[in-house]
Amino acid sequence: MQKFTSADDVESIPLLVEEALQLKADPNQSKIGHHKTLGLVFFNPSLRTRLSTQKAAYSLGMNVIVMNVSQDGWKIEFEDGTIMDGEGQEHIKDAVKVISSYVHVLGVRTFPGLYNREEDYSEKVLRQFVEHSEVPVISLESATLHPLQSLADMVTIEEHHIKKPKVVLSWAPHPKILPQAVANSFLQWIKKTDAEIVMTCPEGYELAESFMEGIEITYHQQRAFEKADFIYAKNWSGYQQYGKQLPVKEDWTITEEKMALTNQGKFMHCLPIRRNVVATDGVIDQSIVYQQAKNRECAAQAVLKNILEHHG
Ligand code: AN0
Ligand code: CP
Repeated sequence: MQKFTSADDVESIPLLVEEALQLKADPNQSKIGHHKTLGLVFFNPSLRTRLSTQKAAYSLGMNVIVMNVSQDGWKIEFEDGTIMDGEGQEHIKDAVKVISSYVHVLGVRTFPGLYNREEDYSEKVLRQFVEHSEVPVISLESATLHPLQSLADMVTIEEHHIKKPKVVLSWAPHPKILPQAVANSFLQWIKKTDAEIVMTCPEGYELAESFMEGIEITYHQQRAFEKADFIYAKNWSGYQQYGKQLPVKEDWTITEEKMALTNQGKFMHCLPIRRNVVATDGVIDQSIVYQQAKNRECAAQAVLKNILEHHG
């Protein structure tokens, strides 16, 4: 792997999932990262991604340096060719060149603004990291994708050993509209497995055509849930009315009553989750969300190991 920003950067998803499962069983099998440094740059908050990636790197023998650039760094300018006489104190180009000179692998988390769809979908920040970094870049969630989460989700589904599972991606309520990255990315990865996939959301909350292509969509949440093996819940903004909170008539919160329609389906969510808004306490407490979160560790370890093997 040259970089890890999308499922498209991965040669074989089944092999990467297998590698992650092997590393989960024996996390200390490889010290390929000895004397190597991982840099983690956060423009946005994180609990799981930060800790699991750090832990994964340590298990491979790496050192890790972390920076919350929005809080601790100079104010970054992202536009090319600007006269920097305004707020921006350091250009992203210079920051990336410098950080990447200190590390062997560089991770970055950058959320979308959710105002300008074209700008978010151009992956303005991640693209500049890939362009200016001297070392391989891994996405810790970008404006439109969250591949480390999706890999952990694939590992989690694989651990249940269900042949051709029915997997439902369900929109869920949230007080503040959220990015599409987790949902886009989940579809991108799950499409490459043998799963039957159904997406359900209120009208107007459809994702971009490229992610929904080939996927069954229904606006009836309860119909989607019938006989499902996995319910993956997430709030996201619609692609058309980008960044807008649209009026929704029905109650889309995932409840135990709705889960009872499934084939003893497992509830999945990337976390953090707003309890009794996205899903009820009863659903979350019987779910596999902690298994998913735990699998972030072996997923990150598999990605780092793969990158180090190709960029030793
Ligand atoms: C983020 C999102 O929806 O993309 C991060 C999820 C991993 N969630 C929130 O901002 C609550
Ligand atoms: N699921 C996930 O990426 O969590 P954090 O935002 O806490 O890293």
